[in-house]
Amino acid sequence: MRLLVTGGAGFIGSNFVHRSLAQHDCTITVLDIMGYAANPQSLAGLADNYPSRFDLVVGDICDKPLVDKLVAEHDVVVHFAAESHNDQSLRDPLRFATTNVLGTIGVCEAAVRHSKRLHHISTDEVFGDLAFDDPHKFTPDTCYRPSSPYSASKASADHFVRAYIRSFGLAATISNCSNNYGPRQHPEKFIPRQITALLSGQQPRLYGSGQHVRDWIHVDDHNDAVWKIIESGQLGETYLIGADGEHTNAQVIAYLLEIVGADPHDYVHVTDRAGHDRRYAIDASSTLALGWEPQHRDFRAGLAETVAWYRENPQWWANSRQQAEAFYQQSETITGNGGDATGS
Ligand code: NAD
Ligand code: TDX
Repeated sequence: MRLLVTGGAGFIGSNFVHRSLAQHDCTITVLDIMGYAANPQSLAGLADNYPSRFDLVVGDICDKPLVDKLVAEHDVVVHFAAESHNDQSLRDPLRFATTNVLGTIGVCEAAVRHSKRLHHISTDEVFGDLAFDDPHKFTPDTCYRPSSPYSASKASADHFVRAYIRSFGLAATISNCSNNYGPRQHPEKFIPRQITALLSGQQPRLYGSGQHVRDWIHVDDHNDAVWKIIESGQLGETYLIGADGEHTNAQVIAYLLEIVGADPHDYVHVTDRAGHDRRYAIDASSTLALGWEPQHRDFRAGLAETVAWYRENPQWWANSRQQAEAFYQQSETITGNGGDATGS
């Protein structure tokens, strides 16, 4: 199988590329713009280790002739490429509309033109948030209610993929996954930001009260589910991927402080994110029904492995941590009381 992996130099995409080359009978071409979120070190060595099976094309998913040519040369497109950070989307919403919406439309057009299979990677954030005490989880039938420019752009991209399925016969599946953690995640994101702070002798930073809940899944479990959908998913269907991993952000920081052997109170509350989603929770029945199961069931053990990876790879994150902290410094202040931007 010849795979075109968009966004394959980012967090989830690069983990997908490593795992796929090691475990599946496939060749992979990565199409990535190699912007701030990509790390060339994430793909280092692959061209030597897999000389006839791996290739990197540096380019933009919005470059229609390039996308058209690459899609024509492959069997399946796995579409990870996106602007992916909520805090960045609050500063520059249009960048998110351009890449996530227009870029996805271009990928869909090429896949229709060349009758190629597409798997579109999306997020649980398209459903908006849940109240802390809501007994329900997100299902494929949950209404879309995105809160941020990022989640609005991903929701729009999902709608376009479905529109191309229905109107133009696009052979596609969609997956909406919960929050991923694991190696090679950019230090702008919550877990690597706190890990790299601790490894740099600095304090973790909790938005607002820290009572917001995220539903964590190990990146390898996400990528195994993507393979299961590519191999056994039904065309036109949407699959929800999650591992029953709900934890408050304050709990996650407590686990990390414990893992590195630091004082459990050694963190600070900072300005809350505008429009901050309170809680996400995924009902993964649609993907479990395909025979997939998450393997990383012990979140604290997975966090400890992730801390070990960042400890062993400081050269991977040193520059991007600096850039991420410069971005946060423009607006973030320490707030003693932990006030929230959105109520419960
Ligand atoms: P990431 O930011 O680490 O990686 C995104 C990659 O896309 C980067 O390498 C970037 O350079 C590339 N890219 C951005 N714009 C591009 C363009 N115009 N052309 C080509 N490449 C471009 O993000 P991630 O966390 O790996 O997320 C990957 C996908 O998974 C995204 O679609 C995201 O919405 C989705 N997702 C992420 C999570 C999560 O927890 N991180 C959860 C669910 C879904
Ligand atoms: O320093 C921080 N302190 C903090 O408390 C940062 C960076 C974040 N947070 C909070 C905000 C969220 O409640 O941690 C939680 C997780 O934040 P992010 O890592 O920014 O993730 P989130 O906004 O939940 O979105 C992520 O999951 C869904 C990914 O970034 C998206 O790409 C994916 O779609």
